[in-house]
Amino acid sequence: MNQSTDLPDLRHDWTADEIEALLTMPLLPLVDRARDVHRIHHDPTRVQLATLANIKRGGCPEDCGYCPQAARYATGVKGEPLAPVDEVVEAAKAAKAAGASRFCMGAAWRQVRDGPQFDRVVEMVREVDALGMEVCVTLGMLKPEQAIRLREAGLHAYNHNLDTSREHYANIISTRTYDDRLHTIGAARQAGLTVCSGGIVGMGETLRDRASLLATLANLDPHPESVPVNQLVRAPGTPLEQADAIDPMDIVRMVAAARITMPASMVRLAAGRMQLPREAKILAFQAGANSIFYGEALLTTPNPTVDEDRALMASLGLKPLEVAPRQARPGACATLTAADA
Ligand code: SAM
Ligand code: DTB
Ligand code: SF4
Repeated sequence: MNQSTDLPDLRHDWTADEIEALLTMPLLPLVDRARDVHRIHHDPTRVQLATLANIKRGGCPEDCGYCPQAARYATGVKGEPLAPVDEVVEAAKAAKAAGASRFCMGAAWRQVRDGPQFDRVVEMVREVDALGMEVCVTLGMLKPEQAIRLREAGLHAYNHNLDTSREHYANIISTRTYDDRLHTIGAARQAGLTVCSGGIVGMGETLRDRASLLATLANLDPHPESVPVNQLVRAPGTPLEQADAIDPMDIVRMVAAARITMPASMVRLAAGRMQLPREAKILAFQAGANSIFYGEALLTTPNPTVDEDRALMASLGLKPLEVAPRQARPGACATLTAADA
């Protein structure tokens, strides 16, 4: 037990065996167990609404086998230059007006390069932070000095997904390594940013790969403050276009295992909700998902509409999580609600 918070200590010594045992539990006891953990650490009536903006679309030099923005695959996504600051700030204002508390800007870059484009992203961060939203960016690989600049501009979180297990990784991406990813996560952490890191389910991985991915995430100390659980969006033209469909309950199981192993983190039901039946979404919330991407587009593919999500949340008795007060960030902010603010 942690003496200062009266909450159970967080573990950082999970084995893939233990997590595989969670993933193979009967579904209802697994959901119950995850729900119990969830209620200790979070207000179960609150869901974080995070809106995505694609600030630099397509034309990416990397070979990530799932990605519609990789230039080398004929996916129909046209490369565009970096968006102007005003356009992005307008999108953030609209997201805030629609109820989002977090704004995540994604760029189809291999890595951040110093220069006018990065200066522009830093300005976007400054202006979106000034709106009082939690700001997250995902820009590819990042060096420590660049992470510090982003932090100084008001960035809250850096998203960099591990995507899959170390073992399966080379089947999906060859243009950067698993250790490159861990270094970028380390640079963000060192700069005082919170970390958003998760993965994708449905890329031909085994149950062991899923357990191994979660073990790597859960053994980061501290845990990533947010953990996106993406279902592969099978994009035409990508090598994974024909990947086998997964059982929707596999997403529920991943959410539950993420919740149990990383109790204080936000677990985001991320890409793939268009393919997820309503009942699976409901069970995922029951199993501890407490964040969603909100707004009708992800980066290049569709997401449920704001009206659909509002109706779903209202029918379940879920309300949007308010943005945490700045002085409470980073870290425990994610568990605060309006009542705490
Ligand atoms: N280019 C940067 C990078 O890769 O780090 C940032 C943007 S990239 C699109 C961010 C993440 O989106 C990827 O790491 C992956 O987890 C997720 N993603 C991309 N395409 C996806 C797809 N088709 N289905 C599910 N998730 C996807
Ligand atoms: C994350 O884990 N998923 C988001 C966000 N972080 C950047 C991206 C999902 C992309 C889905 C495919 C697309 O729309 O291009
Ligand atoms: Fe590029 Fe990111 Fe897509 Fe990989 S996931 S191809 S790095 S945009």
